[in-house]
Amino acid sequence: MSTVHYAVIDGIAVLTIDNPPVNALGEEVWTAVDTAVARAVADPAATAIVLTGAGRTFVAGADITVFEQLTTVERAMERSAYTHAMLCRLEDSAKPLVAAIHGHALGGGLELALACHYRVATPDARLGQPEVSLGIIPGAGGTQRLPRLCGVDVALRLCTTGTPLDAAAALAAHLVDLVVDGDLLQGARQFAGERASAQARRPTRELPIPADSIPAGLEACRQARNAVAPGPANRAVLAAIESVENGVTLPFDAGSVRERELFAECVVSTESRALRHLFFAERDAARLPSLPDGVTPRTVARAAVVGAGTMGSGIAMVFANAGIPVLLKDVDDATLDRSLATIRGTYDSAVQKGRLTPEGAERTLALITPVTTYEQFGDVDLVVEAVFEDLALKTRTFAELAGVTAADCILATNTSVLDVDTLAKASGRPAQVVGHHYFSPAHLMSLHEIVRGRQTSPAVVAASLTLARRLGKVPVVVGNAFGFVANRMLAYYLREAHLLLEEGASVRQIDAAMTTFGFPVGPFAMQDIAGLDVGARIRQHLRSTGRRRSEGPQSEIPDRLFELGRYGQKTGAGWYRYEPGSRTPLSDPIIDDLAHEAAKRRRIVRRDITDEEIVSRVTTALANEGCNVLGDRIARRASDIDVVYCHGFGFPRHRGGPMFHAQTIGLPTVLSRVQEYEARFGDYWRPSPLLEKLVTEGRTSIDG
Ligand code: 3H9
Repeated sequence: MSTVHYAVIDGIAVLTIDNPPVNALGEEVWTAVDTAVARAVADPAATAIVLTGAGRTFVAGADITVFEQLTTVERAMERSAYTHAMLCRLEDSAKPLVAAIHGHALGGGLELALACHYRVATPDARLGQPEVSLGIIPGAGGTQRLPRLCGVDVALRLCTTGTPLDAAAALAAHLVDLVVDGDLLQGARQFAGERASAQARRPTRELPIPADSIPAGLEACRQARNAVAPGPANRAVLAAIESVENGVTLPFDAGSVRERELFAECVVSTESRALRHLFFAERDAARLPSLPDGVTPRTVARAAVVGAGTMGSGIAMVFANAGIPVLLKDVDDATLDRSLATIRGTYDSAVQKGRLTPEGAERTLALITPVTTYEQFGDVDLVVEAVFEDLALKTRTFAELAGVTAADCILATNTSVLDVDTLAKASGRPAQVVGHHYFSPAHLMSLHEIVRGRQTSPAVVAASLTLARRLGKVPVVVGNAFGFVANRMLAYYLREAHLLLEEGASVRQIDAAMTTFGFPVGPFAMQDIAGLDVGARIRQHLRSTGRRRSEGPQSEIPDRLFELGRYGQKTGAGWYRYEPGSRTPLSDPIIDDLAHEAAKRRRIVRRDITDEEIVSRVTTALANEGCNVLGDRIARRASDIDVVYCHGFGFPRHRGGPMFHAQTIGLPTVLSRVQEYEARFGDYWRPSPLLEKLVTEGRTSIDG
């Protein structure tokens, strides 16, 4: 069966692209559209043509999976030359051709709509060129047709930010011609019929760019280019700017040839492969487990949070921001008042920055109900426990929760260190208990670890995943082991950063090496932001239970800083020092003194360390420990670890995450680095058995 359905209704040919779930354009779909338009043009029963999408969306873009086949620039050029010619054929249609857009018109989907003569859309439609988020540029005429239709500014914004426009903004930008409030297809048919009666056709590529807008357009391109740092991370953005600029300075055909070249260079790049890997990794991580027939995951209509400290308050905001009413419980009014004042302050600042209207802030705030008792807990679908990180307190809380909530209420713990199974046991209904590990600040951080206890039911995992997506989080299901995935990996990352400092690198050098690699902040600046007291308290807890955060020597410096009251930005000093009211990190000689003392105690002769060694030590530690995490079955896939580290700690997305990055370097190279470090530094650098096995088997990919 064709992926494009053909019907003639009231003299208008209606072509419906039907390729679930999002009508992505694979080769077969492009061809089917081409064939259907040719048929409509030749059909005497049709005076005009409407192109639409079946299901929940118009077209979400070219089929991203197909890009894996575009392994050479020549192949990619060939593929996009076919698309280019096909879209020009569509645009040459002798009958008015109207795109009827609902849901999304993204990437190749928008480019398809741009090749139509007109566009009509539902009020909730979204139109955009998100290619840069996949490390590519529009490769089917987007950078050439958009400036002709909407001007250079809008074209630049769409192609360089990837952020879509809603229908109202698209109308204002002349990207759509009509927003249809009622029945989209009826509105589109009427619009197309009127164009046919007026014998109107408006091929986008024939539109002139107004001569007087060209100097300003070129200036906008120049400014956009100056604002972007050159380098592989920004390859696609720079290519998009060049291509939009060509849309202004070159004839359509010449600009299109260069667009195809730039698209091809981007699509074969490692950066684009990495970003495409993450696109699918994020969706794989959020995939629901299969459930027995008749079991549906619980929908969370009302929630409660126990503990109104920093985490609890942040989590309550996450629910309220998603429109879910939430009870926020703590022991006394004073604590709740403090929490609500902080929450209000956050919303006030969002209003001041124009991110929220005053009414929106009040509405959201009203969804949070402070309580000091469990009285209303019988009505909630989910409780998130966020009390102080103390096993006895949490155990008691879970026992209490079992007595005050409905039997099928989901009981989640936000612990980052404690054993979820112990809490599950305390509740007396372990199938309902799950870890919901948010990251601080909860309302800003996207990562959400969902911790599967030994007895957590698949339905509770599924409900947690569905909820997390509704809350705008990126969920990853992880096993119940110390540190889960994120904090376990972090421990190895920080271990190496701290040891490199003792061995001779400076805090500033290590941070700079990691930001040059692509992290938004280096490991030391990150700790100053998060607060050094958090890690110190976890270490204290571990010492009391005879455990440690990672294999290998643990630097003493973080504990020394804690003892000195240097908790980071909040105390004006941590790994760096800060002037009052400033967040600019300033080097502090005290750190060098501490590093010298630590080196002396460990009998290390400090030395010059290269930036390459810093990056290699840190990323190799992550990759090796990532393999251990997989071997221990704490993560289900290497790609889950990539999602965790990119969203939790800012691993550069254009490198795809620590495990994808290891594959890019080559697993044998990673193994030989581990072996070299083992020989140099000691057996805590033992190669992961999984890494050794993968290399022995000659595997190039960890997930297979
Ligand atoms: C492009 O167009 C290049 C052009 O210039 C042409 C060059 C020649 N391809 O996200 P969801 C799958 S580049 C293949 O969970 P939502 C997705 O993997 C493309 N598959 O739903 C998932 O599969 P599964 C530019 C795709 O409602 C399922 O659809 N376009 C594609 O939360 C549902 O997706 C983009 O970058 C695709 N293009 O969000 C847009 N899109 O069920 C990418 C989705 O097996 N897509 N899938 O896990 C999106 O941003 C979101 O999917 C969308 C819906 C907002 C549309």
